[in-house]
Amino acid sequence: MTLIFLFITTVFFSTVVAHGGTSNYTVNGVWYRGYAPYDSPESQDGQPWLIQRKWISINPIFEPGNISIACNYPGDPAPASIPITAGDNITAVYYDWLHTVGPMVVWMADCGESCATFHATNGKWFKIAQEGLINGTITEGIWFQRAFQEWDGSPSLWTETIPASLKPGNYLIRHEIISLHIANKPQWYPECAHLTVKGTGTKVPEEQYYAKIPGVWSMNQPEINIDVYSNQSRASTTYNIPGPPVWKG
Ligand SMILES: [Cu+2]
Repeated sequence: MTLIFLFITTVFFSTVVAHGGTSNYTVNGVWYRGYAPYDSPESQDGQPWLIQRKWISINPIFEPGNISIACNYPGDPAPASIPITAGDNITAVYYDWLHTVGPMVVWMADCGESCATFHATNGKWFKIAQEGLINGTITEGIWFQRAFQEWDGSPSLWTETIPASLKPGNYLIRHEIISLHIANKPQWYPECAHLTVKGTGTKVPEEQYYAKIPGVWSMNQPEINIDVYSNQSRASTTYNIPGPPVWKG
């Protein structure tokens, strides 16, 4: 009986808890609740507090061309948005994040009139931050994906800054973790929230900062379709994150 229980527990943890995503955000000490994939839809869909696009599974997306890579699946727009002033920090909160290898990118896209009617796949996405290999080799070094974890059961917090000069407006913010711990089988974990950006900024990125999602990632990119256990990876201490450069404003 005990053995059976252990077996079931192991399977459960290896298939469920090993994945994840961000489901909450904080800005200036205020907590914003996102979508909880395994809570009842009735308690969340259309709720006036919901600031995150809907996602119903913590499983990864494996295909870089899958339209769900934009804002996860099904990615329904949120009724509400997080108010934030350009120049402020936003923190994405992850529970039970356990993967350790691969880049992490924060993207934004201007929704125009309203994020409630905006299609994420139409977005002109730009990076506001990216995190990769901090030190050591691709195989055994410390990635931000490992360093941002608390390892004591408390949530992992990923904090980045909205560029201070960004023009106010309605924006999607997209937190993306790419996990590369399985050779040549990258995993994407994207979630999107709605932002109402205030401030006195006037700038938007120039054309070279934009990308389409899907579109920016491809299995033709050696940094994405990578075997992190190869001899080349064992010898390499640099990892360049593909896509456009980060826009700092
Ligand atoms: Cu996983």
